[in-house]
Amino acid sequence: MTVSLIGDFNGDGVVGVADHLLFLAVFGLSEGDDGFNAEMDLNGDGTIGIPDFLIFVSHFPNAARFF
Ligand SMILES: [Ca+2]
Ligand SMILES: [Ca+2]
Repeated sequence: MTVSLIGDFNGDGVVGVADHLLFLAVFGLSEGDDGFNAEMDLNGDGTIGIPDFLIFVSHFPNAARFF
């Protein structure tokens, strides 16, 4: 059984810069918008925004260096 990793949007097994770029591409979209991806709406409120970004960052292994 595969456990999906939170923040690993491209499914390569690590949370990294590539996932961050994918997140930026959908940032600001809401449910029903073209390109909206429910997997990236990490808190499930129907919009991909700052709260989801904070969740993503908390799973980003290099977050300290990232900022
Ligand atoms: Ca990844
Ligand atoms: Ca959200």
